[in-house]
Amino acid sequence: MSHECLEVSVHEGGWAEIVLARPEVLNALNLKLVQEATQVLDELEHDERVRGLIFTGAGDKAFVAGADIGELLERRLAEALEGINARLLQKIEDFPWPTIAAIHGYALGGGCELALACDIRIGTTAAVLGQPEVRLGIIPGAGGPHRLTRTVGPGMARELIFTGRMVPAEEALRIGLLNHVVEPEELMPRAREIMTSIRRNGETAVRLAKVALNAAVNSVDRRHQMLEVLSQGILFEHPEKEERMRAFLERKRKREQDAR
Ligand code: CO8
Repeated sequence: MSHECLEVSVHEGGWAEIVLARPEVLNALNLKLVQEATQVLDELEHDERVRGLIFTGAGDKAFVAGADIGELLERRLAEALEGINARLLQKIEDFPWPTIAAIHGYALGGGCELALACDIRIGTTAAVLGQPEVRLGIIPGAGGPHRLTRTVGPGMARELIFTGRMVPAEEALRIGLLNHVVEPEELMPRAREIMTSIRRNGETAVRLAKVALNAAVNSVDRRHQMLEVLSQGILFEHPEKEERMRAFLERKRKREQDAR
């Protein structure tokens, strides 16, 4: 399947591998990528060959360094209310078969939220996870507060979201944000090994186990989702966001000038 921002392949073991592929911007999630991923998930859900998904990032620096800040700067209340990011992550959570995030390097902001929407997270020793949105004057608005809370507990989720600090692999493992930490060359082999061991089991049993597990963890409530979307919409219009995102983009422009 050919896409602009994704590489999608179906593995002979019976799962699909989705590479988020904008390595020049650390695989930042732009609108195009989100639209392509939404469409791909719709297709894969009906593909008889696919009984699981592995997500990973292209290049050697990042899984996903968040939403594309250049695009976020332009977004206002109306775009927030569309909630397309939240819908994509819900689609990942609701994918009928098990999903694994294979993380090398940065999984920040929307990248961390995407990993949290997967069933299992494996990182390399170079994985760095975090929700730095408040540093940019916004919040994790695609299910992050809910999914992070249920993954690492309320105290740690609050600390990570309020400070925006980045969590190295070993700490992420300790707090349950990652299931395993492996050497970089072991990342995809380990993800495939786990998928293979799942594939040995009763297919319908695994599918129904996921239904039961999703029900047990109280999948993101639509009311929570609307609250996040509304908060994000307010923040998208706020001068603080404008100032902080411009500062990030200015830093980039300045580096380019200095390099000349
Ligand atoms: N958006 C756009 N461009 C980015 C992003 C991003 N999120 N992250 C990195 N880049 C670009 C950089 O601008 C740079 O581009 P260039 O080479 O043209 O200057 C390139 O990627 C490489 O990055 P750096 O040079 O900055 O690499 P460093 O190793 O110095 O730093 C960092 C790596 C620490 C990851 C740094 O790039 C950084 O802080 N990035 C931003 C991280 C961040 O704040 N992410 C959160 C964004 S907000 C968000 O995600 C809202 C969630 C929305 C929901 C989406 C759910 C689907």
